[in-house]
Amino acid sequence: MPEFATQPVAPMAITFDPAAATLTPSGPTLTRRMSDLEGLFADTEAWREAAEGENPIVYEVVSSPVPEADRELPQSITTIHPGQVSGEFWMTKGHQHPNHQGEIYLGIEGVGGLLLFDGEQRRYLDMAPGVIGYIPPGWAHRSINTSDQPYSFLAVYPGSAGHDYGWVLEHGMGHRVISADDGHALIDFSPTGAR
Ligand code: M6P
Ligand code: ZN
Repeated sequence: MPEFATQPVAPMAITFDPAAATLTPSGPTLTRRMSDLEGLFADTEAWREAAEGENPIVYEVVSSPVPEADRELPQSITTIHPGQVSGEFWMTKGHQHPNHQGEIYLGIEGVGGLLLFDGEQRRYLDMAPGVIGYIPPGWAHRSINTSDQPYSFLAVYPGSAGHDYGWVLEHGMGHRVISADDGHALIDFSPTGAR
């Protein structure tokens, strides 16, 4: 019998509703408000004004009951609400996996982008319903809502991947994604407070 034959969770069916962006049964949920996103947006003053004012919910993450544990394969749905801070689209904090493991994102509702950065190379993937964005090991990743409607995607990732947010604060993400006449544009990453 292989050592992983005894699983901490039993086989289960999880109902995935793309229109409602829900997983049933569900596990932990995470709500990130503007005040949770310190040090991310280029315009610190505009960020602070929003965080200390209305402090809106920027994105929510609902998870399945599969735990973030070694050898498990958890899933979550992230919904990023539409909005901008001084022309920079609302986005997730973004993280690197400390163990350098891969992940997939499947676009399910609305449109957005997946920003990838390995410390040297940078990539941007357009995301829409039915598109799988592949995140290779060693690439930090951040999602952006580039529209005026909610953007939702399903994530599937190794349970031991972890979330290193400090790496992104230290290295940036290579690009920033801002609004433009024809939708969105990528500009070189600038440190927070530089605009
Ligand atoms: C996806 C997954 C999660 C992640 C979430 C929000 O659902 O990658 O692991 O937590 O997006 O992203 P972040 O952790 O960068 O705020
Ligand atoms: Zn990840």
